[in-house]
Amino acid sequence: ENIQILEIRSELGAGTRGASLGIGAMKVASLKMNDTYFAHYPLHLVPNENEILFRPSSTTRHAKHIKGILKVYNYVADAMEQLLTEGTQFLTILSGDHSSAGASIAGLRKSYPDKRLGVIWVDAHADLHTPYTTPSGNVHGMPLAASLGFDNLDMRQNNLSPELNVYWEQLKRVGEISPKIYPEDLVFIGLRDTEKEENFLIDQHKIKVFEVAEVQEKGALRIAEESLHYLQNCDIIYVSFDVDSMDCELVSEGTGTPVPNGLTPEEARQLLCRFAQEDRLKCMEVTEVNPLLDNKRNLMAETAFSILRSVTDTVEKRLRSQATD
Ligand code: DIR
Ligand code: MN
Ligand code: MN
Ligand code: MN
Repeated sequence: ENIQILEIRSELGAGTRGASLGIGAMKVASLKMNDTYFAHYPLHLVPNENEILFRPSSTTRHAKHIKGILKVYNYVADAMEQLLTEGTQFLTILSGDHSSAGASIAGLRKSYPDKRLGVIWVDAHADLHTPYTTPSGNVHGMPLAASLGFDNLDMRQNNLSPELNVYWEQLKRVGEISPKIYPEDLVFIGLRDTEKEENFLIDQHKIKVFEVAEVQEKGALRIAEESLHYLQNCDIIYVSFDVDSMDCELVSEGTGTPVPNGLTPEEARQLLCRFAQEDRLKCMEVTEVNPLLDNKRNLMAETAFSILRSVTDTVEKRLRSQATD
C-alpha cells in the first residue's frame, strides 16, 4: 500500500484528559460525511500506556508521565521504521497529544538515517520547552526540544530529580540519533502562544516563524511555497498539524489548549494541501483533537477530518501521477 495510517492513542503528554478520544471523534466525523476513509487505508494501532493514569503515581513533576511517554516513543519509532522500510510512500499519523511528534521525528530519522529531515510545525505553540523550563510539566510542550536535543539551561527555571534527568536524556536519544533535526531545518506556522523560554530559543537559533498575520497578508499558498523553499536543502519533510493552530473561535474549543486569533480552516487546508503536493513530504501528523472539550458538538474533529481528507486526496493524486510517469 502507498498510504498507511498510524494511530497513536496516547494522551499522556496533555494537561487535560480526553485527547486519546480525538481519533475516535475523527472516525465518527468520517461517518457523518459518509466517507470510507477508515476502511480504505490500512490502519496500524500503536500500543499506549494510558493505563498509568488510573494508578496512583509518584509523577515526575517537570515532565509528567515521561516514563510511559518514553515507552510510547519506542513503540512509535519501531512501528514507523517497519512501515517506511517496507515501502510505504506516505504515512498519516493520527495522535492524541502532541508529545508523540517527538516519536514521529525519531521514527523518520531511524527510517531514513542518511536523509536530512525538514520539519514544518503548524501550531499555536512552539513546543520547545524542556523539563528545565516547562511551566506545566506537560510533555506535549516539549517534543521539538527533544528532537533538537535542547536543554535550554540558559533559561532554567526547574531543578530536575536525577531520575527525571535520566528519562529526559533517554527521550532525546530515542532512535539512537540525537539531535534528530537542526534549528535551520524547522519552520513554524501559526505561533501565537509561546513563553519567554521558547522565544529565547527561537531568537538564539534564528528559527523561521510565519505568524498568522503573515499568512493572512500573503495568503496560505505563498506561505507554503516560502516554507518549502526555506527547507530547500532538506531531502524529506514532515508536517505536524496541531489543530490548535486554527482559531478556536472560528472552529471550536475541542483541543487541550485552545487559542483565538489563529488560522482559518481554509488557510490550514490550503497550507497542508500545498505541502501534500511535494514529493519530499513523507509524513503528516494530525494531533490534539479533544472531543470532551468541544463546545460545538465535535466540530473540531469534523474540521480536522475534512482537512485530512483533502490532504490525502492530494497525496493520492501525486502518487498516482508518479506511478504513470
Ligand atoms: C505551554 C502550552 N507552552 C506548556 N503548550 C502546549 O505547557 O508548555 N503545547 N499547549 O501544545
Ligand atoms: Mn503542539
Ligand atoms: Mn498547540
Ligand atoms: Mn507551549
